Amino acid sequence: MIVVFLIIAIFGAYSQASGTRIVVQTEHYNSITPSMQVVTDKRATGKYIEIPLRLPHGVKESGPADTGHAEYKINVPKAGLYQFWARCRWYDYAGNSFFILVDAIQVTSKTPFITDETYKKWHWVAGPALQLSAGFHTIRIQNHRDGAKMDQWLFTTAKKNRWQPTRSEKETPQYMVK
Ligand SMILES: [Ca+2]
Repeated sequence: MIVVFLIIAIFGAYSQASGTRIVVQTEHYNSITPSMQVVTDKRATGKYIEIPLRLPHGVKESGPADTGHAEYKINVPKAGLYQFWARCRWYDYAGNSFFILVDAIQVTSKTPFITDETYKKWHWVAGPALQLSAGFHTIRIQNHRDGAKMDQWLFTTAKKNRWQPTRSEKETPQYMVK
């Protein structure tokens, strides 16, 4: 009996800590527009998406050369504040970001993007925390800097100081809309 209670207690604590998590493999897009492209790499899970390096790769870029992007349709089970994370590989300090557009196609001065300063290594990067209503949303990952790659992305109701992804995550097809 004690064991049963213990299991319930542990499971309860676990599900509270993990909250709602929506995990998407970037190669499972609903649509993709160049120069965003899909690539196979053994170090990624399955495939990844990238904005290929332009030659010459500028180190003082004025802005993206095109609006290359991939779009994903998801069904959010519960309204809330969702922390965005993405497993990325950046080329350098001028190849280390993507725009994240939610239900929008036009980049503005308020469009969030995801970036950090760890280069040439697959790792999880914290993006914006976004308020999402329950139901359907379109997530667009768009060119911000050439040389940026993304393997997976996720939304979680866990705040970033409470939980951080460390390895590849299991996709959640139940929240994806085909
Ligand atoms: Ca992948």
